[in-house]
Order: sequence, then structure tokens, then C-alpha cells
Amino acid sequence: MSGAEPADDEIRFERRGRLGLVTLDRPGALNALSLGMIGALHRQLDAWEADDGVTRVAIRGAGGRAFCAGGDVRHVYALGRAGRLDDVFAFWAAEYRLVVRMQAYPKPLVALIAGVVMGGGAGISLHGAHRVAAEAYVFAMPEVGIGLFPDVGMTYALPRLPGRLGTYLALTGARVGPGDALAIGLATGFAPARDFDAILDRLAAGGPVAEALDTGAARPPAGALVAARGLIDDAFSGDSVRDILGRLDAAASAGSTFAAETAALMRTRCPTSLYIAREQMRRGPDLDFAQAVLAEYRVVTRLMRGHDFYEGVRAVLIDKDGRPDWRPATLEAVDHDAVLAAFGPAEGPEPRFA
Ligand code: QUE
Repeated sequence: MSGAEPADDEIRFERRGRLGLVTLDRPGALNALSLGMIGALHRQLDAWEADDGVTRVAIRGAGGRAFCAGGDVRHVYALGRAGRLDDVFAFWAAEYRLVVRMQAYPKPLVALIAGVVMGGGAGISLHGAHRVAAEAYVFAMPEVGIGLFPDVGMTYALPRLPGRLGTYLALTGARVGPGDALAIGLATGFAPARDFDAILDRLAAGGPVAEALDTGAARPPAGALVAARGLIDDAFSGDSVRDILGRLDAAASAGSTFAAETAALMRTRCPTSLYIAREQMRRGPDLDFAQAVLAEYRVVTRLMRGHDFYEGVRAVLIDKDGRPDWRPATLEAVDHDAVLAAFGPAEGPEPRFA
């Protein structure tokens, strides 16, 4: 499985002219990031930083269906269930350190995204300078559906999206297609997937990165998300999760299908996760990137000692019954003081992210 060993068969690195090319190559798991892939990528980025011949780095997913579905939460689940919490913490620390490295990487990072980009996949693409979306691009931060929260630097990035879109994405896990992603800045460019090889050739040749990425393809138009901007900004300005749901319910009563569907989706999500995500969005604007990731480490290590993450992964990814038994099961029963306490210093040593 996906332990700490070098992941030669799960991630590939190539030097092509001026380009360092990363291919996530675990298509059977939608290129989800194993600990081996995380370590190998971090080491390769270090090597390419020191290599003056490499002036830009690109990252793509193999298999055509996914860029990257996230961190390998199935493996984390198995470790946690086996009582190997130190290994669980080491996984999150390694993933978060990689994301911090990428956010501050001194050479242009280009993500070529065809298919799913979720969770940790967003973490290794969104913080770089260039995110090129293909036709089948689907972005989501769906962690509140597995008893987790949008991590990998999303405490920093989501509150910096326009209006209240970040809070909406964090609290729903809703999917975003390429047109909306371009409109709100999740994607910075568009290219049909069949043009990715030509883009890589131009990146390898040197020359300005922006020109290499420009295929002249017509951008897809914005969609349902942008159409709902007014409603989203109003409802997700609510002070608490319950206030937000109240505003959505009122809009639904007034005839908004989007509001009704959004409220229904949130009510399937882990109640504690919703409170945590709301608190992240409240704190994020005042944090720098390393502080944001440290906050995430503190929260995630708390959650790894609890119930909901294991129950969420079981219901969504293992048994796939889609019926998680959240504890507590209702928003009313969530202990808000415990949520705030989860943002306090972690038990035991904390990794350094800055
Ligand atoms: C929330 C998540 C993840 C998820 C589903 C969620 C996640 C993740 C995967 C995933 C998907 C397919 C695989 C796989 C993992 O799904 O982080 O190994 O084959 O990696 O609702 O955060």
C-alpha cells in the first residue's frame, strides 16, 4: 500500500528542457497523495529549486479522470484505526509542509488540471501561480462530508476568494466546474486537455510561462455558481452555521431552488466539521499562510482522536453507504467551546511550517 517508502510507481519526475514535470501516477485512486508521493515530490522540488537549468515546474495527473482527489485518507483511516496516531500525525505534517513549500516556491508552478481536483489536490495546485483547467475540471473541498475540514492552506485561500464564495465552498463541499472556477479565480486559465502536451512542449522550450499556457481556446462561460453570487454572499455572511442555514431556508421558502439544495447538502455534512469550517473562515483573513496551516495541523490532530473522521471515511469511501452516524448528530448539540479549543496548541510537539 502507500506507506513512507519512495513511491516510484506512484509519481514520476522528468526534466524536459527548462521544465521540471511531475506526473501523479496513481490513477486507480484518482491520484490521491500517499505519504511516499508527498515525500518524493517535496525532495524533487528541493532539487529543482537548486537546479538553475529548471526555470518552471508543471504538475499533472495521469489517467485522464483526475488531477488529484486529495490526501490518501483511506490510508490515514487504516493507520488511525490501527492506533498508529503518530503515523497519522506524520502524514498530515508531511502533507502540510509540502503545501507550505509549494505556496512559497521560488519558480513558477503550473498545474494542468483535467478532471477531479479535490482536497489535497487543491492544496498542491491552488497556491501556485498558474492553474490551467481543462473541460472536465471539477474542483471541490468536500472534507466536511468525511468529518474533516478544508485544510491544506484553505484556511488562508478560501476567505480570500470573492465575497462569501470561500465560506460557501468550505461549508458545502460543492463542486465547481471550469467556467465558474475561472470566473472566481480558482483557475487562472483554460485549455482543452488535448492541448496539454503542446503546453508542456512550450514550457520546456523556455520563454514566458504565460505565453506557453495560452492556447487561444475560448474560455467556458461562468455557470450556476456565479449566477448565485448574490444569494451566496448574503446567506454565507451569516454569523453562525445556524444563521447561515436560517438564511438559506428563508431564501428557499421564497422560491430559490439553489438555496434549498444548498441547505439540504449542508444538513448531510458533519455538524462539528461545519462549525470548524465556519471558524476557519472567520480566522483565515488575519493569518499568513504558515499560521493558517499551523491552525489546520492543530485542528486535524484533534479530529484524529475523535469519531467523525473515521465514521465519515467509512460511510463515503469504505462501505460507501452514504449514511454517516455523526456524533454529535445535530448542530444544536455541537459544543462551540470545544470547537474553539481545537484551534489551541496541539498536544505534544508541533511541526514548524514557517
Ligand atoms: C472528502 C475528501 C476526500 C475524498 C472524499 C471526500 C479525499 C480523498 C478521496 C479519495 C477519492 C478516491 C480515492 C481515494 C481517495 O475522497 O481527501 O483514494 O480512490 O483523497 O468526501 O477529503
